[in-house]
Amino acid sequence: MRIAIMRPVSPSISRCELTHVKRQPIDLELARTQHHSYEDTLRIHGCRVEALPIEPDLPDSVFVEDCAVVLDECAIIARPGAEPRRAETTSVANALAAYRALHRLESPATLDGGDVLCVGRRVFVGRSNRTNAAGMEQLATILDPYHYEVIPIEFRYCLHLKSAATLLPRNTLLINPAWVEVRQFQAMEVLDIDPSEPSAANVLTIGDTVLFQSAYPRTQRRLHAAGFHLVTVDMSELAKAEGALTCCSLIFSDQGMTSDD
Ligand code: CIR
Repeated sequence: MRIAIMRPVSPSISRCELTHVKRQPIDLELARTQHHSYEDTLRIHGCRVEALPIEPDLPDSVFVEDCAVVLDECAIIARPGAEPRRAETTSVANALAAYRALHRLESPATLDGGDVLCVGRRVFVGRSNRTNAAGMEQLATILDPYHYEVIPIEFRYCLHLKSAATLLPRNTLLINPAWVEVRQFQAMEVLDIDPSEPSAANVLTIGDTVLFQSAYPRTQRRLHAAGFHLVTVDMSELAKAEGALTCCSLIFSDQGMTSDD
């Protein structure tokens, strides 16, 4: 069974952190409706949604992805680069403890889960305003005994690595080549977004299905032509908080692996 850890949109979302996006009013009711429909889509595609308590005083707490990295063998509790977001990790860690052995990043490390893209045993980590060298080093030290390789990735013009590149089915990356250079990801198939839709590279793959934002029809046509099965969701309100698809859930199998497996 796939588990999806999620959290309702906070009533204080309008006070969210913003880096590359200009502040605009966010329609809280619409954000909640869109978030519910994302949640329903995950259920339809076989996830059991586990909702964390709402956090009225943590504006960005809907973006649970940034609080942890979940692998088959363990989960790493992140130390978000934006200091006001660090309190979000407590309830995420409590929920993950039921499924995985936990490791924690410690000061001076900072790392946002949005910067971590796992492809098999390779863990690509974006160097960003949120994820520092100590964050990468601590992650590499934690993952070494589990035989994962941490590979630093340079990118620009966006908040997280996964704003610029995410994983499609068939070991294919969807990337915005203006934000991240493809040669850094060795030996992978690559599909580019349509250049008129720079934020289209964040997709959420569940099995053979790709959740895709309805705001990007040109890239959608490219993916469709390449034979991918897409389900579109509208994330217009959370996009104003600089969020996209992967950031609203932590998805993993409840059949984790222990070192005895
Ligand atoms: C932030 O700046 O931290 C939030 N407003 C947006 C975080 C989005 N997270 C993600 O893409 N993983």
